[in-house]
Amino acid sequence: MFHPTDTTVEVGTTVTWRNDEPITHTVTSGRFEGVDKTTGLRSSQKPDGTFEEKLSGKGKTFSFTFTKPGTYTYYCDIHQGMNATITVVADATSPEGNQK
Ligand SMILES: [Cu+2]
Repeated sequence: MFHPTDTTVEVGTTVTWRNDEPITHTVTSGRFEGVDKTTGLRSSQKPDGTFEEKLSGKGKTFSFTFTKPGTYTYYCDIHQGMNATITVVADATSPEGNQK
């Protein structure tokens, strides 16, 4: 499972995922649909190419820096129950209000 499943960060934040299990997971950006309310399993997914990494075992990590505001959905390509969202918000301290 992804913990937390829903996260909010500011633009410019580097997010690191760590695999805490001795099995392979992926961190794949893209859309997922049809998540069952009871089981949490999605029915379909489509990668969008923003990021994609295979974490082949315990202790493997992947980092990605979010440079644009927006809602980023991602999933584990192997496990249908692993679906999550990162919301990237503008940096309030920036003069531009939305860029670093
Ligand atoms: Cu997985």
